[in-house]
Amino acid sequence: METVLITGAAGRIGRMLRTRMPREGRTLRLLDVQPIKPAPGTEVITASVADLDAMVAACEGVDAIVHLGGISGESDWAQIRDVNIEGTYAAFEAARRAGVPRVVFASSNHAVGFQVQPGDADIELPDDLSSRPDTFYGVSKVLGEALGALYHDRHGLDVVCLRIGTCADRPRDLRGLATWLSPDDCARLVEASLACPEPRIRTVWGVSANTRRIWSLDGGREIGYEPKDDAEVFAGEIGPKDEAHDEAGRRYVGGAFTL
Ligand code: 15L
Repeated sequence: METVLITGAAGRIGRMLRTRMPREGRTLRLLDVQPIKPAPGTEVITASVADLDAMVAACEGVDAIVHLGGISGESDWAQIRDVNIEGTYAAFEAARRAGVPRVVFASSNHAVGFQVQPGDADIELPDDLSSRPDTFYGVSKVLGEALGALYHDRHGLDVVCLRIGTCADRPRDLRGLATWLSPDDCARLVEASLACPEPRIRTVWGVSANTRRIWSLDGGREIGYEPKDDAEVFAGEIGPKDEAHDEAGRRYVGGAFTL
């Protein structure tokens, strides 16, 4: 029997995974500050991801953590520090104390949001682009990736950091036609991150097989991720947003987060 702990399970991506990850022989242990209605094959824990004692208890008998918990956009420093930074420390430290061998960390493209998008359509940005956060939120993701590296190098945890693009039911703007990660592909990416033998420490873009994609799929394919969706099917429904917003999306990885 395999047990996977999902933090932030009541959030946007958590809800997508809860319906896509149940398997015969797998228990999903769902942790969030918001109460969650239990479903077959799940266990529910109502606690903050930043509560280290609760996290250590939640990790008992766990084979892998999918760490999604935290604020999913920009906020003031104190909030980002208390929830995202403390929460990600607690996830790695709890994994170490409880002997959980693998952590899949929901990082974000905003860890590298001020990286410049390639002007040439043939150039793809690699998975290991160096940090250029666009917000305090992006800083929390850089810090999470750094903690992942530390807990791998010092304590031997396997850590996969997913630099997720725009994970939503559908893209909403021009940038999203390049950065979209469909809910089904998100689940495929998490499953590959859980199944791949010895990932060690690695960073992988979280993006679908979009026609306008500018982020590489090489790292994803190395761990067995094969995306099936393409944002282009929504292209006809998307018009310009506003000039500054669309221009930011053409210029920088993080799009409007850089404004
Ligand atoms: C993220 O990391 C955010 O959580 C999400 O709300 C989107 O803004 C997404 O990035 C994006 O870049 O589209």
